[in-house]
Amino acid sequence: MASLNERKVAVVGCGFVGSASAFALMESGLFSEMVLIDVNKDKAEGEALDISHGLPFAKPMSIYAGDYKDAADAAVVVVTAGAGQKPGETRLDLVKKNIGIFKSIIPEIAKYNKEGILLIVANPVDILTYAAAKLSGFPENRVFGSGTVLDTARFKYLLGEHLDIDSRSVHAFIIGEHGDSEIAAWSSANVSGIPINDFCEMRGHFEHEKSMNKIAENVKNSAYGIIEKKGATYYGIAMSVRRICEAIIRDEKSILPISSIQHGDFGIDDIALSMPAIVGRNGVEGAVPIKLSDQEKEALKASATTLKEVLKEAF
Ligand code: 6V0
Repeated sequence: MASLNERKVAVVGCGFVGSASAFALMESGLFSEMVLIDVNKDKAEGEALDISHGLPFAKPMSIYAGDYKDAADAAVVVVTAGAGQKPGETRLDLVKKNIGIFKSIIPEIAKYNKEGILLIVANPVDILTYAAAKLSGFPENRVFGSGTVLDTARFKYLLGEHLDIDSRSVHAFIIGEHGDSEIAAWSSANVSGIPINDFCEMRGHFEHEKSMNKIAENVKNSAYGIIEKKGATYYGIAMSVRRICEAIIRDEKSILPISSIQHGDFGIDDIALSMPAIVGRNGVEGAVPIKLSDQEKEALKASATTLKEVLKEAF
């Protein structure tokens, strides 16, 4: 069994999301080796060469196209392989197609790599995270999805724009499904410790309910809007992948809303969805059950029910 190389990452699926993630990971300097795997070997080779040609402007690193054997010692395996969301198609529509793909990919990864972390990005990410945990047989702390890390970034960005402040000073989470039933956890949102509604008033915004609904809807529809205009979304998710890998490899113990299998918090069990969690070198190192209003708790349960129904049909 290959022992892990702490400075190695594998990216499975080299389409828009996989190649943008590979580029973001190269720029991050976190890894010294990266293997790109795709059923379309030419695509993986082309991306590996293209990204490698930027190395004289970055940090030394080996980037190549390979096979699952080459991922045996990767500390993190990022899985983006799957069909993309077509205009008008919901993420949940993709489920059957992508579970089929996972049934061929995940056992191959697990055959060679026994100790690494599986970071699932393909959609529907919550369902595929659950499927990957079951198909790999890995302990649950080592299999998680990018979940609502991207949605949360969109939420912070939009709140930053709304309030005309640096989005990094906004502390707020999107939780639940990465998709149509996701929830903006407005009741715990704050700007540098100041409750969001108080901060809104400081900036001249008084219609909290209206602002909240507008921003939450905008977050939820972001992907649809971008896909409508340019066919796919990939830069935002690539930067989310980079951020999650950073938390893992640098053992940051950062609190990120990744998707992982839940065990009873808020009455939600045996389904993967996003809640803030501590992310470090051991993967998911603990849940952070933030305070939610009764309405948010109900919405979270409804999100879990939606996912459970899909899972029952598809897996
Ligand atoms: P794409 O550009 O079609 O790329 C998919 C890649 O997967 C292609 O290069 C395929 O050749 C490859 N592939 C397909 N089957 C296999 C297989 N069996 N083994 C290896 N490789 C395979 O899609 P795109 O990159 O745009 O999207 C990939 C996935 O990411 C989709 O499921 C998207 O819905 C999802 N996204 C997830 C996001 C998130 O926030 N989690 C955000 C954006 C997209």
